Amino acid sequence: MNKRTYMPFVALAMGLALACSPEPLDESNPDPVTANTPDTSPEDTEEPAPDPEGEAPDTGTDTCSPSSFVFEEEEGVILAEMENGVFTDAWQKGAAQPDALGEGYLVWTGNQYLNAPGQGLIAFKLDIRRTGTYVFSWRSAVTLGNNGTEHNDTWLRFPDAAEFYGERNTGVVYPKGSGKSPNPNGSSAEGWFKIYRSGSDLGFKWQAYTSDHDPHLIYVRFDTPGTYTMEVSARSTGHAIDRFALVHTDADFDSAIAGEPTPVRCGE
Ligand SMILES: [Ca+2]
Repeated sequence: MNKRTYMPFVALAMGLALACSPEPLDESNPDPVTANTPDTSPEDTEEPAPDPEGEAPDTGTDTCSPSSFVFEEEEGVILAEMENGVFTDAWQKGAAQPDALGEGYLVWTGNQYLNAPGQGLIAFKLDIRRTGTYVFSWRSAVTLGNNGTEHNDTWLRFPDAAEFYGERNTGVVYPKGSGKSPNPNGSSAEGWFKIYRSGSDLGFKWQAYTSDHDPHLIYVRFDTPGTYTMEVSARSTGHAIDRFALVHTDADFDSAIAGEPTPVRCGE
């Protein structure tokens, strides 16, 4: 390569490096695992990334598999991608719905389990440091049929929380099988709530109720800091879940769900 061709190449390479380097990786990549890894130094541009969208560099947590993910509470909020769970059976990672966030969503494609929770079990580990009561919600959609009140629910349980209940101004309900009463209208069993969205719309929205025709918001209480388990299992075919959130009653719910997913660390 002679000097005439070499110099423009260098200038081009430097231009590319300068054009690429100011873009912070943690804003261009919504993956909560990689977004929370330490910043790569801005000088680290000897090998320009082949993909301008930018896969985050290997920093250790990239090798973490979802079975080791621990979802960390930060300032009273856990906001997580459903597709970061370990999904089995007939759960599928979907991408067809245009307004899903992150890398898609999970949708149940198997049989319905309208009265039998525990099938297609997905367990999320939650690291809770701020004790107290959190409201639970998820962003879900109906992807089968045209009726917003069918294929609109999935089972949820917090087996090791201090309390898991539904509440509205008329009172509180506890899951059947919890040993507490009253219980919700409709199906519930073994500590599980049926969590549904309602309305004639079908697309993704933040809404999570329990108790048929008597919508109660969902709450969970943690009395000591530690790692807790959130369990999700299949109920209705075609119910798609994009994200879930736990927001402390001291935190602002609307701003929490509008934010970026909270950190995920690699556990054992
Ligand atoms: Ca998602």
